[in-house]
Amino acid sequence: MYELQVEEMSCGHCVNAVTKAVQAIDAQAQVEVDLAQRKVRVQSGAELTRVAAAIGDAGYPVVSSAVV
Ligand SMILES: [Cu+2]
Repeated sequence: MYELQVEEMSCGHCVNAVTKAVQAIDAQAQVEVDLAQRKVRVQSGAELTRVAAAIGDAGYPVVSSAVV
């Protein structure tokens, strides 16, 4: 499980965009977004660096990320 701190997520559209960005590199990925905490939890077989890059490329800056 990965936990990422992600900026500039403000609404359901952002949640969708982040979820789709991760699922574009791993269709099986499970993505959970906590808007209030600006946290994204990801269960995926893809590497954390790839997951973080996908979210960043979608326009949402990843401040920190960790394997939890
Ligand atoms: Cu939004």
